[in-house]
Amino acid sequence: MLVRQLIDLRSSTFTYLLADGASGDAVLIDPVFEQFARDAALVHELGLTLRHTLETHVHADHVTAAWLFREQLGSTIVVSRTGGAQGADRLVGEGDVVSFGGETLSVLATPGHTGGCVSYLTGDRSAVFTGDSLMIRGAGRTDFQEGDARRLYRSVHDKLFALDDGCVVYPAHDYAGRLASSIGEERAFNPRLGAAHSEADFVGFMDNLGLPHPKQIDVALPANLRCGRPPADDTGARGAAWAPARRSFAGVLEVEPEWLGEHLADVQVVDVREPGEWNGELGRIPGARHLPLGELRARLGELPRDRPIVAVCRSGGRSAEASLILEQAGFSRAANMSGGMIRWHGLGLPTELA
Ligand SMILES: N[C@@H](CCC(=O)N[C@@H](CS)C(=O)NCC(=O)O)C(=O)O
Ligand SMILES: [Fe+2]
Repeated sequence: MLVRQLIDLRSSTFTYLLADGASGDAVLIDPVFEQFARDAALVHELGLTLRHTLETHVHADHVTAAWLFREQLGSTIVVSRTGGAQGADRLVGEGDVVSFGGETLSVLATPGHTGGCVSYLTGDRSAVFTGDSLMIRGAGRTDFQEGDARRLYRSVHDKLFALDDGCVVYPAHDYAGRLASSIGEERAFNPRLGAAHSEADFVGFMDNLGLPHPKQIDVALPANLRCGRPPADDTGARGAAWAPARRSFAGVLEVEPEWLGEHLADVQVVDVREPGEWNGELGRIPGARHLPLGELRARLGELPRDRPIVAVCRSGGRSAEASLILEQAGFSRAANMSGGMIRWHGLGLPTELA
């Protein structure tokens, strides 16, 4: 099974992309709304089909991308039966199995951080996605959302610590740069729940954490109770409205040459190749403006702000950099043409020669 761990740096949330190698069927565990474009690009570039998004719980610190993925990629939304979220496609609880291709995840009910927390155990029992029930050398707080330290202690000891020592623990967050652990390691070293700590020790510890509430809680909780559906279907994270542009995993907004060929009158093409190439055998796109990449930052003032800009080079690499420079400089409608002049030529699209 393919496992990719992704992080949202603002909330220190881990998102996991899992895929069945044979069929390409995939799931995302705990996707983050603001990271939709990044995660969708990874699914796309790896040639995967996103079947489901799964939540470990109703998060208090970030908004889920579950609804966005269903809208855009047709995945089903899987959430805990006891979490209270509305608008999911499937509600799961202890013993339920979620399939994608030949792979499965079974659901362990692990409440305590919230009333509806679940963990997902891989079919071969080699890895478990614990959400905030068991964190690396930590455990989710229990001071809101029906949090209950006694329940959490029982969940971890009865369900998670019952797994094999070698089972890899993938949490929903880490605030100290740690990525993964194992059941054996946490049973031995977890300072809140492991070793000889009793339930009473744990309750005493959790009662005195004294953490401030998550910064985004007022936005995150109501949104996550709708599975991440914006209040008025305000879909700002969907991507560019002016073109069928796709943001790559590298973060570059890209349009296809075929689309550009049909919309030359509506955009400003900026060719960022060197003068020798601009005058060379690959020719130029009709109406293109020449501005070599090395001069772009200094000459941004020459570019129009009233039209979208599409950057072009020989193979699409330098122009990707150019489109990022343009976006950073406040050009809200700037993209790269993927494949560059080589692909433009290969498709037989019109060129002018010097
Ligand atoms: N400072 C973070 C909040 C961190 C936080 O409260 N995280 C929760 C998980 S939703 C937790 O259980 N933290 C346990 C801990 O930090 O020990 C924010 O503003 O988002
Ligand atoms: Fe949480």
